[in-house]
Amino acid sequence: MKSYEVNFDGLVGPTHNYGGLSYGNVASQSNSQQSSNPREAARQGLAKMKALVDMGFQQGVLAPQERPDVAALRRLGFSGSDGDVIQRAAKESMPLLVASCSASSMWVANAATVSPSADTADGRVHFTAANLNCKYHRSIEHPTTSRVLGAMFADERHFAHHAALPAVAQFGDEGAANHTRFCRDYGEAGVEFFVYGRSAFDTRYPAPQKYPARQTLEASRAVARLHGLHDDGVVYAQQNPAVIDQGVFHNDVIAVGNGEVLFHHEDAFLNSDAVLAELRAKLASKGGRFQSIRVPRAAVTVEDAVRSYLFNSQLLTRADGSMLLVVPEECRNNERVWHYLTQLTGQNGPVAEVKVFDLKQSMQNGGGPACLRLRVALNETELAAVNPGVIMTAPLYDTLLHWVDRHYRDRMSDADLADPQLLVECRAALDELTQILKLGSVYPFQRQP
Ligand code: SUG
Repeated sequence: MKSYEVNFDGLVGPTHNYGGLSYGNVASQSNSQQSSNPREAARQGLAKMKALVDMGFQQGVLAPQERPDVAALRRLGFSGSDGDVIQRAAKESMPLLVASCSASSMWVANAATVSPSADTADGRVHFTAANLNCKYHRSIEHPTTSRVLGAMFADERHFAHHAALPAVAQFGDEGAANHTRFCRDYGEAGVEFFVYGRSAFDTRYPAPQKYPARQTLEASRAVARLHGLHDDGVVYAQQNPAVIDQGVFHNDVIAVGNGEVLFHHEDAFLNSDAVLAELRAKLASKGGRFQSIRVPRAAVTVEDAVRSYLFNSQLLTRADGSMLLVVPEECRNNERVWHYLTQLTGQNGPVAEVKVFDLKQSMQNGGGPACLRLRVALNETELAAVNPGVIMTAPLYDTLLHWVDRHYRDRMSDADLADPQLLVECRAALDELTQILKLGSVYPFQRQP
């Protein structure tokens, strides 16, 4: 049976703004308080989805969340009508309003960890929503994420959903941003690669000094257990704490894998040689030939990687087996990175072509091409069981573009976030979106009695 990797991209929500909310994420910190353009952001994301469809890739779309999150503000003690809640939060604590307005659910690589059916004990595709509990503004995503994923992958014969892990730092889980899968073919059993930043329960593991390590070993192990993965198909690796301290807040800022290939910086992991050897041996036991493309710091420094998001690229297998690397415009603007990429594609190696996308609106918050997509490997039967409303097509692209142009503002500042009318606009937009994507009532405002 034929199998595919389907990329589900997060649709940027109408409140996209630069809140400076993510300590340890260099772009989020340095663009704090700049004015954003939600309409442009959504259009940039849609353009990438459409380009991939046009190139023949399977592509889906993941809906944004309800923001401002009035229910979250109520839990923090703001009361009155919905409009009162927003105005009181704006007056008393603007940072809390900004956090409850973040469109951060666009970075769906953090929505969940996904294990394909070929790897799991019960032969179903497993999803665990990420608790994202390192940052308040992201910790409020998972209940709606679970409902949206449930509406997209509803058929229990093929899809199993797990609630987010306990919402404490010891089980900090950032989803697929710290998870990669290697395989010979998407439909065959593969090796799932979990990268963690620290151990919560074992003090022998080193930890970063400056910035938080968002993912724990204990969280990664729990996800592997929930998904029913066998030890012979799992490799755990610790991220190099020194690179977390340089702004590598997720492993997908310094490494990306696809098929049998891992494209990574030489400083990405602790005990790199042992990690690569284990990946090679375990993939060989599944019939695959592991290949590492190790980028030396002499060619690209960690700082270059963080600035350009070279590794936050999408490594995609084309119909002829060659690979395409989808990178953000920032890679072309960095001389060393662009030079490296030019050499890489000229080598007759696995990466045959590089395609550049303008994702500046998302990039300024630390979200590149890979952050914007959740990969789900599916066989033909499973793909046919996905809610067809979320599969990207040329007509759906046109509909969504039109929807964005009608509902999104082209500028978002603190004054916009404090405007109770924004909530009314967002709810109208999302209500229409659930009809376009055939999701049913997934948002809190649609579920109130
Ligand atoms: O969690 N930025 C996100 C970026 C997530 C990128 N995802 C991956 N690497 N997979 C984060 O730090 C910034 C929001 C703000 O500052 O307004 C933010 O949440």
